[in-house]
Amino acid sequence: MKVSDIDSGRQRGALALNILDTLVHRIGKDEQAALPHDWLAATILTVRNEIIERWMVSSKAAHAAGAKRVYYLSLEFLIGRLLRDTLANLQASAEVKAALAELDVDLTALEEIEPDAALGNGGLGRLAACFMESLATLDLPAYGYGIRYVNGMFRQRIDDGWQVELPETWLQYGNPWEFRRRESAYVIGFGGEVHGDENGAVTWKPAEIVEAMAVDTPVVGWRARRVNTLRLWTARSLDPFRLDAFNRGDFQGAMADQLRAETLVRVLYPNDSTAAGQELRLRQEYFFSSASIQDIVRRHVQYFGDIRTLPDRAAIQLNDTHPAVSVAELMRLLIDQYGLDFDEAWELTQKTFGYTNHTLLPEALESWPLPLFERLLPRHMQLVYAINAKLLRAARKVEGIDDRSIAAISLIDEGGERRVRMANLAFAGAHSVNGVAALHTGLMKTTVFADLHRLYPERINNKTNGITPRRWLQECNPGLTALITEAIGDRFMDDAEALTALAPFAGDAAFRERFAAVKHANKVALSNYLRGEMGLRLDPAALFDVQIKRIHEYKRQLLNIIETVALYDQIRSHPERDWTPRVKLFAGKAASSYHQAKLIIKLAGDVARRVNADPSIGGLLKVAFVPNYNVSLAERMVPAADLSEQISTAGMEASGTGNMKFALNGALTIGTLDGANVEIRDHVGADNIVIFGLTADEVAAQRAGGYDPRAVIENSAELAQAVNAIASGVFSPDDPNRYRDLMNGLYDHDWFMVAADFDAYSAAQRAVDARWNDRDGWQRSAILNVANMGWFSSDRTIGDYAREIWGVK
Ligand code: 4GP
Repeated sequence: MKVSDIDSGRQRGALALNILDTLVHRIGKDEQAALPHDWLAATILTVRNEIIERWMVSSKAAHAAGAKRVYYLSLEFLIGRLLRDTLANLQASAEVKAALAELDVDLTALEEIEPDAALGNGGLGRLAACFMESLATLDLPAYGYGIRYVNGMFRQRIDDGWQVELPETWLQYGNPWEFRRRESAYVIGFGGEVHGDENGAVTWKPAEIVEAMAVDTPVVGWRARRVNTLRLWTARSLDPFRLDAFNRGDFQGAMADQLRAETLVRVLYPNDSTAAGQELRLRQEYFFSSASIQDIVRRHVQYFGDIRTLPDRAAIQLNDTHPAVSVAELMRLLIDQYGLDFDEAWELTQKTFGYTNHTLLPEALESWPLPLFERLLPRHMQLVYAINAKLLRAARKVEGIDDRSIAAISLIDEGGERRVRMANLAFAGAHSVNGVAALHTGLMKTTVFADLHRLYPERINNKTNGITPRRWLQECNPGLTALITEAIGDRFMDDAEALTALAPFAGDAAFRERFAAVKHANKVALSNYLRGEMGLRLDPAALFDVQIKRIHEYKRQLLNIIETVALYDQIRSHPERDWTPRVKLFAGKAASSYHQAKLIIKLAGDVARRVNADPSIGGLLKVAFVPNYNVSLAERMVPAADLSEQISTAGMEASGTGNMKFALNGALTIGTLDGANVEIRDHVGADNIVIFGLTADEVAAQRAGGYDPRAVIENSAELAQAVNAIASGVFSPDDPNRYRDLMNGLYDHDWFMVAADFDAYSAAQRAVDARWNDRDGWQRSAILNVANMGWFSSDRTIGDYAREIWGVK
């Protein structure tokens, strides 16, 4: 039966008939029976056909040219939904919309039910997704390598104000984007023993093996210039079902190996507060590193024959330390499989790898208990010792490197329980080590990597982060995109820095009105959405003040909440003043074992409940915590924000990328001189951003010089009142002591300098109020933000990596 036979005589174009054909023959449903997810799958599969051919062209061209490839290894790819993005990059949105309309299906509705691929946690994972898109846009042959988690980042539900974590079941309806490559499979070993023979050849006999199988997703660049591959590994047992055990009646034992294999790819970030969780995490890291390195080496040898030319044809970027064990894995393959000697293998390894550091937080610098590492990866442990010996011998020869420096450079942390330091391994094994914003890169040189930097002063370099303007302007903010295009044409779509042509329009009153109207429309849309989702009623005319990001003490949601409480007090005490109506929106997830962060979520909810129900403030202040922050929610909230909260303790946020998304969409930033905020200020101009608080140097000095938060709090009436109100249970009458310890912590140590920055922050917020009342001035600044944010495109960032780290054109 042909689809045209099913067609009931209506006018339908070729694309509509294609989609219908896919629905019938691939999904097995007809128009009457199809549910929305069936239409979604049929649409994706149809669009995918278009992509596959370009995909093949892209990879054939790369082979033919013998091009050097970029390999981006990352435990996280926070890609979100793909349909809207892919259609936009194919320039096919209108066509597909029209075709679906002929079938009485609404494209936007389909886009909205696509599950969010939350294979990441936060900034590092979203950066990897932006980079994949920019690599394809810049026509660079690249693969992303990661894990195909069955349940990605957890889904957050808020029950009575508390975060509850639920599994994210994004694969519930299958995943029509992906291709399972059963033939691309590698054996991954764990544990066991290592034997050396008299010729020095080493064999590792793992005690346990699993198989990694590739699952590929095509990544389409802007205007479909190129299609690259995101290759995610899934795990299976080599012997998934043991019939002998089953026949003995041991039904569970019969499938135990398969279960163990599946556990590897079950979740992102297993809770590592238990030893089993820690071990699982290291297993995941090795699993995906080994599969990726084996795949890269296999491809290289297949196309180019000689393993010694690997660095000429492959640039492998380690996204943070999670894939750092790749350094030892490549060494193992080069030595044990290809018979290279240690020194040659080491040289090739260093030339092939680059390493990006994303945080200086000590708890995020991975290290593994030595006994665990040795038990799981005995051959790699030997290689780590050998690398360490070479490293430390080299260090001893450098003037000024004393025992303390040696201890800091060593791949093994000897202070207390011995541990393998993954950041040092990555640093030692790479020719390039980069930070993600200028300030952060500078701090890398003077803090965590000071000694390694002394040893290798050329290695550390900066690559300030970026975001893809396709997703974070064109797709999430079509209203603004249309307005910009009308004003300056569409060149900015191919070169984001062409947005500077918008700057003169900041002085055009009529344009400012239209710009304000777009923002207003976005705020109305968000308000409607939040009313539907959580029954929240917002006034779109109010200032939308937004802080959305992971919940972490250094990001200081607490500073924002305490200031909200102080503002609430002020409004009640001085109702006669001309207050700016504000909506304070929070969203973000707390790591499952991070109790303090979970308490902060609860506090935001408690404050919201109290403030929103108080008629005496006349609706001047509204507060909400929006559940389940993810990429799709960000795409709704970013275009609707007036004010972007980027208020981390200076020196602690490596870069931030949310800060870039907001500014590109015309929000003003209130922020500290931290991470990329510094560079945003340099680009948009100090008059168009609100900077407050201690600098990174001042934070360090205060911490070193006996900072006394108690004195600070007692000196600030506004702060003391707010802190005491929270501590005494004003916002938690059901449990008056709920926040006592949280607030006492501020008096006692306040590591994140909430008290130290409070008065400056509060004053900055009142300055924001004043700016808001100058409508023209506000719009002017907002337009100048948009006009000057083009530099923060991830195309620029990837161009810098390509030239300065990877050596690819
Ligand atoms: C994040 C940093 O916290 C953030 O400042 C930066 O913008 C982002 O990486 C991308 O470079 N780090 C992580 C992490 O997400 O897990 O360490």
